[in-house]
Amino acid sequence: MLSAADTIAAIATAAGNAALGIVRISGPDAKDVLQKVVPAANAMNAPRQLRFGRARDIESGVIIDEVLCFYAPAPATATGEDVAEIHGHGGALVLNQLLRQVLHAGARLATPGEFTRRAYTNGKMDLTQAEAVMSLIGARSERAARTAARQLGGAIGEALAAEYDHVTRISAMLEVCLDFPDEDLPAEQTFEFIKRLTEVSEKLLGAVRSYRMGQLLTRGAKVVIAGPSNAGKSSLLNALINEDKALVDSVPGTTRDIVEAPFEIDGIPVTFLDTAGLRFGAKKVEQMGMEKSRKALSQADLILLVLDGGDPKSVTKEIVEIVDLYEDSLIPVLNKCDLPLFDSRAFPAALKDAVQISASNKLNLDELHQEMSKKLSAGQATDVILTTARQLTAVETALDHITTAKIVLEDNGPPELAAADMRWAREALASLWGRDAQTDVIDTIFLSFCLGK
Ligand SMILES: Nc1nc2c(ncn2[C@@H]2O[C@H](COP(=O)(O)OP(=O)(O)OP(=O)(O)O)[C@@H](O)[C@H]2O)c(=O)[nH]1
Ligand SMILES: [Mg+2]
Repeated sequence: MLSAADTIAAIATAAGNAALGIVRISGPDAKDVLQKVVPAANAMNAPRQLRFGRARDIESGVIIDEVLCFYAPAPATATGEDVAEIHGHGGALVLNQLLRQVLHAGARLATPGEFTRRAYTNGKMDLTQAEAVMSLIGARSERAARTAARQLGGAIGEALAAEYDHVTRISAMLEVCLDFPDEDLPAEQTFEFIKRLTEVSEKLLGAVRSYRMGQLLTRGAKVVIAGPSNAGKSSLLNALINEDKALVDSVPGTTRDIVEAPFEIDGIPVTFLDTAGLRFGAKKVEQMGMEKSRKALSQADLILLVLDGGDPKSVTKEIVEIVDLYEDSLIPVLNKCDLPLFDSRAFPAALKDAVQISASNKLNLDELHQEMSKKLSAGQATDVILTTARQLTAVETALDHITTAKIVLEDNGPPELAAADMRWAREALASLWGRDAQTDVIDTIFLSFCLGK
């Protein structure tokens, strides 16, 4: 596919003062633009070699900066087009001057993402890889960066390529069937389709499950520290991040606003949210804080429900309701285990397995770490990791249609119904990579023709 024929440019490095900064140029005039701004580039005898030169104001000839530059011809470049780069000094002023000259020399200012878009248009990467570029740049933990790097290398494509091929093949065969309405689909053929579609569904389901993990890796996990007032929530926050971040006091109702702190658990970026304690008899401002706590609970990926081990009365009806409501994403924590704990039989069943710690004495925090890591990694069932809502929708849509097609085939229903659903499934999967489903199915149909036909 041909890309737009104009030449684009942008500053590729972050704003702010730095030793170096790069102006990137892509398009058919890349070399010409470079040579106008850095005349020494005219003497460049080979592509892909850095050359020293002086960048100048095209009209006045005034020197702007001393730079290194290179040029690389299409198609073996990141965008698939002719590409040039000017590596200047990293001040905002000098880089803007360089960019202005590049634009003056015939390039157009690139829109956000346009370099990556051109790489996609020119077949250098599929859509999942383009998305991975953003994930890699925005990664907040080593693990997130590793996942993004794998995706950039085409991991989703590799993991689901076989599934896409199966869907395309079955879809193509059902389409062919439609041209012969009098002939029934042979039973063994139907059986093979159903078996294959069951396998495909399982694989896609694994990918869908892995989305939760992908989400945690890209946007980070919200870990909400909640519970009755005075249970030691703020003390726990401080103990976990090893910093005196939140105010701690023996008077209940110390924390009102939510106190946030970034952290990392097992390579997963985490934000701890210390919340206002829940109790009766609180005045207006504290009540407002408690509303914030309840909202935070509803948005939590994980809840540390902190209870005061010496105060069974603090386990109120609301606390028990929270345990019931959020059981799957909740770790009960019994704090102040340095003091005599009350009889655990007083707890509701779900609280019996509470992790016993002492926040102020930093006792048993390792066990709590392990529990958090276990709960956060629970969704990590497969090696495929979908990281964007778009990818999730594509796979879920495909899965829905495959399920319907399978039911039709199992019930010996009309093949045109199964064919329609398989077509939608194929289109949904193709959209994952931005592929053209129609071309793929036509390729599959013709590939199954014998040679010379
Ligand atoms: N003995 C003992 N006291 C603790 C422990 N953890 C916290 N405390 C004490 O409990 C009191 C309340 O601690 P905070 O951390 O402020 O409790 P909180 O849950 O944040 O309270 P609110 O913000 O008011 O809801 C303070 O006096 C702490 O010193 C512990 O492990 N052992
Ligand atoms: Mg507090």
